Amino acid sequence: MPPKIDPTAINIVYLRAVGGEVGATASLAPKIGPLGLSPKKVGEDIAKATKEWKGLKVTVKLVIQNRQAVASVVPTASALVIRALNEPPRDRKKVKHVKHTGNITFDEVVDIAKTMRPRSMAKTMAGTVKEILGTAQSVGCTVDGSNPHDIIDKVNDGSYATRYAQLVIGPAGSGKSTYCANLQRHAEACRRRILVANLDPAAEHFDYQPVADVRDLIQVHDAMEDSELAFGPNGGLVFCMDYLAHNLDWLDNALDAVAEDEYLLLDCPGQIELYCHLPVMRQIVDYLQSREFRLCSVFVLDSQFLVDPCKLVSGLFAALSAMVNLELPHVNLLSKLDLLSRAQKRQLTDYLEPDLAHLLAEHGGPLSARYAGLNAAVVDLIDSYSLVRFVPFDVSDEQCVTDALLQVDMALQYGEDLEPQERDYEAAEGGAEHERVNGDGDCEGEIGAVGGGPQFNVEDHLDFGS
Ligand SMILES: Nc1nc2c(ncn2[C@@H]2O[C@H](COP(=O)(O)OP(=O)(O)O)[C@@H](O)[C@H]2O)c(=O)[nH]1
Ligand SMILES: [Mg+2]
Repeated sequence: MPPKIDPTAINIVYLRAVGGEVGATASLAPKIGPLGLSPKKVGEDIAKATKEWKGLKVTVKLVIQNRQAVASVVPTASALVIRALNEPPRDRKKVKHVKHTGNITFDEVVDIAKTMRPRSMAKTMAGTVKEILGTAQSVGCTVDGSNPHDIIDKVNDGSYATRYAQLVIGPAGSGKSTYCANLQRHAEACRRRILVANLDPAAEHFDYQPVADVRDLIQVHDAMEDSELAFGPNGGLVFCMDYLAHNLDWLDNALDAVAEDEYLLLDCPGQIELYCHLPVMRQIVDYLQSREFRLCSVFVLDSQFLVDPCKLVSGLFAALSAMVNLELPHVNLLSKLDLLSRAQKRQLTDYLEPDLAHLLAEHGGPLSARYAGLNAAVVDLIDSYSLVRFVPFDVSDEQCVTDALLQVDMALQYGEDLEPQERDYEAAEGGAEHERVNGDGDCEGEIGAVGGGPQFNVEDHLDFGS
């Protein structure tokens, strides 16, 4: 007589089976017999549920209630990798010790990582991708034709990062902190979450709540007031940044609050030497990329630079040296548009996407003819980095802020990998909800300044009055 079964009880049994085959009833019986199930019938159900995994060893979950079993496959990383190899069916009885020497693509690895993400122990998605690469290595296949271990470098250098950050750089006083504060405020109004971290040890005032503040580690006054160091403001700042570069664990801990898929602005110091010839910012960038940040540099330039062609070239050279040194996708942002006079604004349209050769020839002053050859070389160099484009940023114009953010999102390729988020109405009532607004540009994440998309019209933001 079968044992007495409680019809409301739910039992879950996990077992290994070969996909698409009816397993030996002898091995099923001890597991499910006591629950009042027929091993033969369950064996057939398992074969049916696993037919997409024909010939592969898979883990099967049986949910059993009231003598009925529902079988489903629990995907494991190795089974998913082997399935992606698409090997021809083999007769398992004849072919033993199969070697999986095929190849899968990095995109397939990412897809597998997405499937495995809920069960992964890794803190971030990039960690899960690395787990799958490890599985591919032990399975014995290649990824994109290379040893999976080599692909891990690709994950480490940030090309598969899942936290997004703008590195906000530019000369002192150009409006970096103001840009960060305004972007954060704007994002809040659009129910999007943007965090800001202060990386300027000399910052005295900013209007945002930083998620991390380098001044908790070191301040420029520490280096200036220390009787042994006794630095001036510039040397002190370089010393502080160097100190940060030697204490990057601090930065990693401080940025722990920036979770997967989150968006961060890094408000950087203004000293230009940090970007042109000193290695510290590059060290910080490399470290952040290894911590799964995808970065884009936003070079903020005061709009006063753009009303004279010589100043324009000097501003562009500063941006160019930062771009070459940091090797990040790059956006030039033009700040303080609200401070321009009407006449200057009118002039500005020539400068936002300037024809540099023409500008230098027309307005370069008395020396422009004498230095025509040099000017041509300068223009050629700047053109070769497709650097000559500015995104206007006027804090007093919401549409302008929206467009600027869209441009940078495109450079960061923000939003392309994000899963659409369900809106959580209960949390929204409590005011704790942040609905994400996805940018969905298709700009390539290469080095080079960002070109304008069709959605964006510079002149919309220049109010000439009537
Ligand atoms: N009117 C106006 N003032 C600005 C703008 N951006 C920055 N400022 C002012 O310029 C000064 C320097 O700005 P800040 O953001 O601290 O520059 P940072 O050194 O690059 O961080 C501050 O007094 C700001 O109020 C802007 O878009 N419009
Ligand atoms: Mg600042």
